[in-house]
Amino acid sequence: MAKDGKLFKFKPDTVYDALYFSDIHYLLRKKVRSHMHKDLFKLLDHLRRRGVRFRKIFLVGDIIENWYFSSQRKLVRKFGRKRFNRLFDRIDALATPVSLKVYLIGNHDSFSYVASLPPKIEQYLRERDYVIDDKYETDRLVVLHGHQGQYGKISWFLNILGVRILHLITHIYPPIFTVMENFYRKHFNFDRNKTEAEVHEYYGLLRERANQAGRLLICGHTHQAMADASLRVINTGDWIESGTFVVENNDEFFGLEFKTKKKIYERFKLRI
Ligand SMILES: [Mn+2]
Repeated sequence: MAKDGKLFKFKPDTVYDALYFSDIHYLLRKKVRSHMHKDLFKLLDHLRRRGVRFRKIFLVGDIIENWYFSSQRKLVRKFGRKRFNRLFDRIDALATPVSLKVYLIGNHDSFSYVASLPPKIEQYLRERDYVIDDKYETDRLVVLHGHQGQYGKISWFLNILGVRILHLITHIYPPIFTVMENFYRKHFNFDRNKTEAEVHEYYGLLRERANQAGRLLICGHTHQAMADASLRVINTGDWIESGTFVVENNDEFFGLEFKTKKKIYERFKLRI
C-alpha cells in the first residue's frame, strides 16, 4: 500500500459503532513467519489511552494460529494464559460494559473436521463474554472469516487431515513447521489471490456461500485489505504484513492502516 495518504484521527473519549479486524495469527513464531503483533499491541494501547471504545468488536477469524502448533497446549502451559491475556486484555479494554464481542472462527483457529474451536480456547473466550460463531449477520450486513470462499466440505476435511499429519510429524521433527510454511507459501499460496480472475472467483463463491443478497459482506482470510462498493465487500486485511483494520461509525466503514500511533492512514471509506 502507498506510503502516505489521508490520516485518520480518532476522537478522544468517544464510543464508535464497531471495530473489525482479522488474521492476527497470534502465537505464531517469527521464525515461522514474520508478523506485526507488536504493532497491533501499540494500536490497541493507543486507542485505550485515548479513550476510544466500540459498541461492537468483531474478530473476523484467524485470530489465533492453530495449524503450526496446538494453541490449546500453549494455553494450558505455565504462563500460557498470560500470553493469551496479553492480546485479549488489550482488545477487551476497548469494549464498554455493554459492548457486543464476536469471535468468528477462521480456518487457522481450528484443526477440527467440523471447524470448531479447541474446547479450552472456546472456554477461555466464553469466560471473556465472547459470542463464538462462524458467521454474524443482520439485515444489512454479514460478517465471516472468508475461508468459506476457498474450502468446501471435502477440501476442508482433506486440509485438516493434512494439518493433523503435519502435527504428528512435528513430534519427531519440530523444525518441519518452518519447512512446511515455506513450502505452503511457495507451492500452494492458498491465502493469496494473484490474478484479477482469481479474486473474482473467490469473492463470487464467498458471496454465494454467505448468502450476501444486497447486504454488506465483511471478511478477512486473503490478507489483502480491500473495499469494493459494487460488490459491497470489505476485507479487513491482516496483522502479518499489512496492519489493517476497519472502523464503523454512523453507517460509514473506514479501512485503516496502522504505521505508528500518529500515522493511521485512511485507505478507503464506504457508506451503506
Ligand atoms: Mn484464513
